[in-house]
Amino acid sequence: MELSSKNSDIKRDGYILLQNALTNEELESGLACMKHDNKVDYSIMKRFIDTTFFPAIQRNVGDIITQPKYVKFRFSNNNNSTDASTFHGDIYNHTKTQFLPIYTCLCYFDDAQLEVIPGSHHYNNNGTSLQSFNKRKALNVKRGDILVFHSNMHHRGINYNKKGDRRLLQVFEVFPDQKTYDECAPNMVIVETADSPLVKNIVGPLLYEISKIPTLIDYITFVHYIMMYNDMHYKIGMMDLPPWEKTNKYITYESGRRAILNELLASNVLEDLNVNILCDDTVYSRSYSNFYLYGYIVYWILSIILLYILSKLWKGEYSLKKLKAYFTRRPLKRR
Ligand SMILES: O=C(O)CCC(=O)C(=O)O
Repeated sequence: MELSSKNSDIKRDGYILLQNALTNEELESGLACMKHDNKVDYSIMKRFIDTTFFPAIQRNVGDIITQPKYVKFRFSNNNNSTDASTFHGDIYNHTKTQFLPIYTCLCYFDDAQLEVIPGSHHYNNNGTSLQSFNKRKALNVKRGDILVFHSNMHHRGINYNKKGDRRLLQVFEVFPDQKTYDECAPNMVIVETADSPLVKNIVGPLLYEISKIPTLIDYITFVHYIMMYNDMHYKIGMMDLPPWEKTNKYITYESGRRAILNELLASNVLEDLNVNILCDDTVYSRSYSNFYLYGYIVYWILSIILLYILSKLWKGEYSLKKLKAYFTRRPLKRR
């Protein structure tokens, strides 16, 4: 396939699957990062990304990703289902730019399946959530395949229940060149939701277990998709930023634990699987917001007061006249 035809595929569908992009030997050089007790030497994985993974991407889509600059990566084995088993975008585009010029690049070390919604990367999603949901498509990926997609394309991992490995490298917030990085990185906001009690104690562990039961996760995915499509899921989860803080921004929610690459390299320690390894800590990160939590509290307090007054009016204990007199009375002046 010509480079330019791949370019038009990714523009139309939002993704491109590079089949057989890496040899066995190349994959093994990355997998050498796996040490005893499921601990990872992230210096090895970082070397694999820079010297093997991105060169393979550039060989295939070198006219799209010319000089990659990325913010973070994550290496998992069947456990990224904590936040990847329902449809999501890795970045939500709240700017006016039609095509999000930021990519996610995945490297599959084992055969696996995922679902994508072709076209869902277009600005302001055309049509309804149901129409979009019905366009979902399962992709069978093989060991050695690479998936490159616009980070706002809706996607999810599936079949986490199968026995065996599902080793996956996810490189997030990939800017295709320095110019795009300089223009877009200042408008990025990483919202860290990992410390939210809801994510840590309920949503993450629950999704990990439920993702092993295909019928159940499929129902949840449908309901979740309607909320996500309408930008409601983090509001309902009471973690979202107020609307004015999202305007003209590229927003990404980070629900897993993070570690700073330079600190890991300096201390030579091994880390767990499925940890976000931050390579560029100049991009603005902030904690989730309690804006909607406070909003709900105020809403319920006002609703209860209103219901109380209405019930008194109904029982005849209050009259509108009395209420008016109460609210318009003047405070007694002190002598
Ligand atoms: O697990 C998968 O195959 C999909 C990974 C994913 O959802 C992501 O890259 O955000």
